[in-house]
Amino acid sequence: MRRTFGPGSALLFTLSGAACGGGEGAANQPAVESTVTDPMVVLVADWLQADSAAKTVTLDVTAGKDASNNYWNFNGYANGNLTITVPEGYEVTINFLNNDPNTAHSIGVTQRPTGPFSAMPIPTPVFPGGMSSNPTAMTDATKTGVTETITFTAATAGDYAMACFILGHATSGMWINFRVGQGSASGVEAPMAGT
Ligand SMILES: [Cu+2]
Repeated sequence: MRRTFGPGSALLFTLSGAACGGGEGAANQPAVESTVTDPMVVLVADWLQADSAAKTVTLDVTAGKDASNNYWNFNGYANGNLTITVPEGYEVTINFLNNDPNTAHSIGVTQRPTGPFSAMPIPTPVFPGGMSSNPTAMTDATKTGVTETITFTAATAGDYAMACFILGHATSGMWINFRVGQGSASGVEAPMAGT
């Protein structure tokens, strides 16, 4: 019994040693931390469609979806009260419709400032292709009733914003959060009511 137990014990030791090594490797993986600390609610959004096989995300985003924030909103959200998350490396297509009866709007992925947006955010997209045409032009940006489609690759993880680049719009709240996550799922979150 002891002779058979001995080799069995050695084998067990080898296996547990290997398992321990794997555990250490897992522990060394960087933790993915969120910079959004407010309680968030995951929304069911039929305007986001993800294809994990093709690594694509399609977003239907409407400026002036409703009258909130003087129509200066994306799908009814403004002032960072929505966070769209896509996985790093995915190709993102935005079908951008302007439903605001009063004015043109634009959309683009930009760095999220630590404070409020300036009156004129720099109209250079974080990711090539990630901005609608004539983004700062009050008359020639995406006009009422027009849909413009943009496509870009969310190449680098980080916390960004989607904003309108017409003078005064982003600083008046026409922006939402856009997160590119490492290995994260696609989704939409909003702060819990009352926060
Ligand atoms: Cu706008």
